[in-house]
Amino acid sequence: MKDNAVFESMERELNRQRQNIELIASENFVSEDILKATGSVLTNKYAEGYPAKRYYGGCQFVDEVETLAKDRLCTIFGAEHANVQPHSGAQANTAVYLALLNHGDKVLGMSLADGGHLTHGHPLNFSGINYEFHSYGVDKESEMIDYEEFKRKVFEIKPKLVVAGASAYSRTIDFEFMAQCCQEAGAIFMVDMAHIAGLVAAGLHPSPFPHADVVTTTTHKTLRGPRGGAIMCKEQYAKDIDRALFPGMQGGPLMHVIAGKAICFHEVMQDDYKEYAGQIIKNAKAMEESFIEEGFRLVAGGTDNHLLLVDVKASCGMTGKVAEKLLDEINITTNKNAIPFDTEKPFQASGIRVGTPAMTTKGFKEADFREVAKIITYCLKNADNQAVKEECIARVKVLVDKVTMYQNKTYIGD
Ligand code: DSN
Repeated sequence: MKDNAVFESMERELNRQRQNIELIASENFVSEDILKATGSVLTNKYAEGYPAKRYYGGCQFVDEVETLAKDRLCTIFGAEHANVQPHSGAQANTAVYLALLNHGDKVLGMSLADGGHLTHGHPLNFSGINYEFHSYGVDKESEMIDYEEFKRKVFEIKPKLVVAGASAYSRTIDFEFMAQCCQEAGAIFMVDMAHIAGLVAAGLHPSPFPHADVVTTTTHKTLRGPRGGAIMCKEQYAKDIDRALFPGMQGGPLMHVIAGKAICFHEVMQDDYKEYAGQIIKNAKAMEESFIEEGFRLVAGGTDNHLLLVDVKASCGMTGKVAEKLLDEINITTNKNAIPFDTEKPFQASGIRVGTPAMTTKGFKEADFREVAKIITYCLKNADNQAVKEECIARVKVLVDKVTMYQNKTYIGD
């Protein structure tokens, strides 16, 4: 007796993933091996604790899996210690704060309005509620991180912890400079590299190692693993961070997801991963060229990484919310996104964020992404034109019909 209601929704989601051009910058498509791991019997096992120090019997095989995941992650990034149990990036960040801060301590993070993340001190998030967060942002002209302002704030505010990293920032981040400021001011330096972890792994973005004291990441973005988080840190913080995660804030680890993480890290260590990561950036540059050719304004003038922020308000007089909906209707998935110094509320926003990691996994190259940018600009410039909409849907179909990934699979990866 199958639960058809759920299975039919899963089937529809698989079809959506096949038919749409997926441009959410934080999403990706995992390999069949990772699908298998996350749908495996490891979901049945309780393993509170850490390898060889569990609160349950029968953990010998999940211990092997978790140890492989930890060792591989340390090897990839040259980290001293890894914890692969965080259920998400937010959980990873929470554990770090719990380990290193006291309630009310001062922290400096990137403003959400300028590309930061909710867990970097938004007033409605646990981070902003429990700690005294201050923020740095981007320069009004260049729309790139204002490093002078950053340095000034590190010395003026004297935070206990500084958080670098972003969710919607298209330019290279100078971790070395930021670490140097923190070292001089006596602040702990944490990098949340969730968005760019895969680019760092491939040597295509300057690494936060060995500059940062602690580095958090998700595993499902450019790293192309299962949905989850991880923490890496200098040995001196290892015990406190492990204890903060478990028993501090999480219970049993998701061993099926940790198996998926171990497989992801194995894939990242292969030569073709570097090629993949390079293609992500080439594809983003190709989109950048096409958007600019079509007269669209890009925040910070373009991209160095896997994403672009398109100012749709300045480019075609509509909000990000309207643009996101119009693109949904032609089977292109994006998300509305605030741009620096936005005059719209976050739920309307003046921009959309587009990223290349997911469709690069599906095999798209520069010419495909140029065509995607042209379809987007054509659609948005002709918002009320039904014939244009139909033409765009047809052009999207031509692109996705070339994709073979997941074509013969079921929603459970068989
Ligand atoms: N929600 C993620 C993103 O889309 O960037 C960040 O956690």
